[in-house]
Amino acid sequence: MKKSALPDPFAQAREAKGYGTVEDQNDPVTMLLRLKDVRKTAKDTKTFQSGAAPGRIVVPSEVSIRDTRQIPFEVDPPMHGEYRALLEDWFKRPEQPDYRESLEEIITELVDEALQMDRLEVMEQFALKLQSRALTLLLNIPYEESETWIGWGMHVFRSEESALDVDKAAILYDYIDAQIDKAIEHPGDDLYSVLLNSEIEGRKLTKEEVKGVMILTFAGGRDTVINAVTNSIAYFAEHPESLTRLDNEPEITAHAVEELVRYFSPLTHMGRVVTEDTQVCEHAAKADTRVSLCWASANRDASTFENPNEIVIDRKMNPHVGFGFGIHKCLGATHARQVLRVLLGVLAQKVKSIDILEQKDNIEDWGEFQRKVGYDSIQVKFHGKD
Ligand code: EMZ
Repeated sequence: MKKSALPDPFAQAREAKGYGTVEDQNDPVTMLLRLKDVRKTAKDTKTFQSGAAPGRIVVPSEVSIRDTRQIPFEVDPPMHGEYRALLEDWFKRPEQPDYRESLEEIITELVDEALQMDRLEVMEQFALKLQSRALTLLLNIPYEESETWIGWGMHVFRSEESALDVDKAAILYDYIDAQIDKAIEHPGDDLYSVLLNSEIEGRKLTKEEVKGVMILTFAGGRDTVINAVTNSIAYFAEHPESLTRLDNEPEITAHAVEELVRYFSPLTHMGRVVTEDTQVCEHAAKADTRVSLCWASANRDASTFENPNEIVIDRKMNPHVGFGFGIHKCLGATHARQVLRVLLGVLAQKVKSIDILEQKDNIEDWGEFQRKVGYDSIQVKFHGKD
């Protein structure tokens, strides 16, 4: 087994029955494992709702640590569509050339720094910084602000001590409250100010709604992006030929990014709450219980993906669900894709090879399934081209 491999722990259950069950704070979750079922369930927003108690569709459930509804992902239609319409243009800005250029500057600086180091801890010293600095572009606020976010560590709701850390969450909440108040006093052209000035159903967004969008923006794209960046570096360490190919054929970069997202599936699954007694995979699902759409399993479904456990760097047919599926598909996907595209471009241009010196895998525990999602830490050495 390669050090950079992310094995698929779901294969057997996916093929045999199509689902698995995981206990979570007395609110068990039936995990749907097949691509077909995941898609079908994601589309049926009436029977499988997102707008349950705030935090309940997240696994592990965050019901005990937050009351603020994250927007738009914890909202059902028709309100969901209203919020989404309001946010869509802003979250497409990563496609603009000047956004891409700024991202390239951020990433080039980090890669240049990495090339000077004998030992780089990729999570802390590279991916966390990259994610935080890139987020200043998405929010359109000064670069220096990223220093504060880097200090928060890998996840805003989880810490080394606890999977659900109230004190840590409070730091983010207080910070966002303060930023919202600042933007009310001195409106600018940042995301807070834009949201505070936005209208929905003929009225201004409330502070609580703005907070809901901002929490999602901070939390949803944090460990997911950090893992995708780190996993990419581990992969290239063991596949220098892919870096060479990307350098010679930059036109395959967009395919490569989709394939890495499919394979890594940085978000293992996302829940839904069942609104009426129904069936999933010929299994009874009672009203007010939880199911989850297991993107990580669906993305290895051999009935759709040939050689699902291999990274085929230029895979053409790739209907993966790494960014979710249906109306709730990831709002930050444009940003995440651009981060990865630029990263691949800069690495291919500057890096000849990468050695993995030491690693500690990050294994998620989902009861009967143990899934490697990335690393707790991974130390590498970059070698430059000349
Ligand atoms: C929630 C979630 C969103 C949740 C798309 O995923 O990401 C998780 O990391 C957070 O803990 O609150 O934002």
